[in-house]
Amino acid sequence: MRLSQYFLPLLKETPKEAEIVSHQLMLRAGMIKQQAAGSYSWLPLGYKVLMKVQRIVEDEQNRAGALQLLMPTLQPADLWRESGRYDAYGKEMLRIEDRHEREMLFGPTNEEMITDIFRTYVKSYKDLPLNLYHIQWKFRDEVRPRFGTMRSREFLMKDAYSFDLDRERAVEAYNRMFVAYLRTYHRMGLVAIPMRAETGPIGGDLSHEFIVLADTGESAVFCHADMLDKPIPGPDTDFRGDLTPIVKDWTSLYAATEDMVDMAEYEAAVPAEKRISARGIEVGQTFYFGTKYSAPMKATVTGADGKEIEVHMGSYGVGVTRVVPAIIEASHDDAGIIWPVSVAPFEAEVINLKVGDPESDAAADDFYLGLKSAGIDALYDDRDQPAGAKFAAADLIGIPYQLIVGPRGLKNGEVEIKHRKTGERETLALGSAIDRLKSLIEPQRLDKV
Ligand code: 5CA
Repeated sequence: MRLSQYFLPLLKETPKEAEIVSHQLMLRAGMIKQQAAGSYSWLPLGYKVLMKVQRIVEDEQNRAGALQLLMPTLQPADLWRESGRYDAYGKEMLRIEDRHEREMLFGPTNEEMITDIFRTYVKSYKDLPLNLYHIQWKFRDEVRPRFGTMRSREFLMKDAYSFDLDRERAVEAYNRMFVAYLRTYHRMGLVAIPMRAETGPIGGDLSHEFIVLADTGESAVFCHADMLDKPIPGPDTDFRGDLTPIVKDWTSLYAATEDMVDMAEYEAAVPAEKRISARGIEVGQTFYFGTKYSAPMKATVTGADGKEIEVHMGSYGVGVTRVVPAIIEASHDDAGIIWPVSVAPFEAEVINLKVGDPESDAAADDFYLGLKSAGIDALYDDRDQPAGAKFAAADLIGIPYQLIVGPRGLKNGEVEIKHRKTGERETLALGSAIDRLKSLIEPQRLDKV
C-alpha cells in the first residue's frame, strides 16, 4: 500500500479524552474514531489489525472443531423471556421497539438465540457434540464505557456455544475451547493467563477469564509467577483426544480474579517470591453452565435409550475489539505502537527518504514491488515529507520492520533495516535486503506454532 494513496489520519497531539496509552495511540495512529459514547469506527489501519486478530480467532476455533455461522444483532424479546433473562438483564440491555410495536433488543450475547437454533434442528444424541460460533457485534449499555475499544458499548465478540449429552462431555468441550484460547492469544503475541472467575449474568459454576497483565487493567488478579511461561500446546494438539492433562497442568497453579480469590488459600498455595498480585485485562472468558438455558427453552435430544435429555451447554467469548488495545498495552514504547508481526497492519514499511530523487524513487519502488512478490505485506511511505516526520510516523504506527532507502546509502549500494521493537539497525547490500526481511518476518507470523 502506497501511503500517498492511503487514508491514515495521524494526530500530532495526544487527545485529552484518552486516559490510557492504548486509547491514545489508537487515536493518534488513525486506527479508530469515536462516534458516540462507547461507539467507534474502525479506520483502515485499525480495521486491518482487527481482521488479522479475527482471522487468528477463526483459525483456532475451526482447528478445535467449532463451526462458524452468523446470527442477527437484533433479537426478539420473547426469546429472552423464555430463559428469564429479559427482565433479569437490567439496564445494560438496549431495548428497541419496531414499527409493529414488537419488542426487540440489541443482543448483548447469544445464548438464547443459539439455543433456539439448536432446538429447531438437533433431535438426537447422535448429532452431538456440537459447537457453533460467530463473530458479531454486541451492544451493552455500560454505565461507564471507557478506554476506547477496551470497554465500549458496541463491540465485536467471538462467541461460541457448545452442546453435549452430559456434564462429563460438556467439560471435554470446555477443555477444547480452553486449549484453543491458549493457542489463540499466543499467536497474537499475548501472554493470557486463565484464571478462575465469577460467572455473572451468563451463569454456571465453571469459568475462566483469560487475563493479560497490564497496570491499566480493570481487574485485580492473583496468580503464581510460573503461569507466565508455561509452554503453549502445539499445532499437532489432538482436539479429538483427551485434553484433560493440558487443562490440569494449566489449572494446577493458583490463578484467580479478585471476585474469586481467597487470600488465605492464595498465600498457602504460592510461595511469597512467586506471588503476582497485579492488574489485568480480561480478553476472553469461558463458561460451563449445564442446563441453565436448555431446561427452560426445552433444548433436548433423544438419548440412546429413547429418553429425552436436556443438553449441557457452555459458552466461550473473545473480546475481539478489546484484544487490539490489550496488545498495544502490552507492546509499545514512548514513540508509539510495537506490533507483533502476526497482527501488524503491515509487516514491513519501505521509507523513501528523498521522494523526487530519481534513484531513490526507483530503488524504493523496486523494494516495494519486491516485498509484495516475496509475499510480505508492505506499506510504502512515498509521501513528499521530511525524513524526521516519516520516521516519527513509522514509529507511531509500529510496523515491525522499516526498510530505509536514501541517496547516501544507495551510493554505496546499501539500505538500512530498522527493527521497531529493539531499535537495532542493520546495513545491508541492496540485493540481500528482501531475503533478510523474509527470514526475519516469516517465523514471527506464528501461523505454524
Ligand atoms: N456469552 C458469553 C461468552 S460467549 C459472554 O458474553 N461472555 S462475556 O460477557 O465474558 O464477554 C466475552 C468477552 O467480551 C469478554 O471476555 C471481554 O473480552 C469482551 N467484552 C465484554 N464486554 C465488553 C465491552 N463492554 N467492551 C469490549 N469488550 C467487551
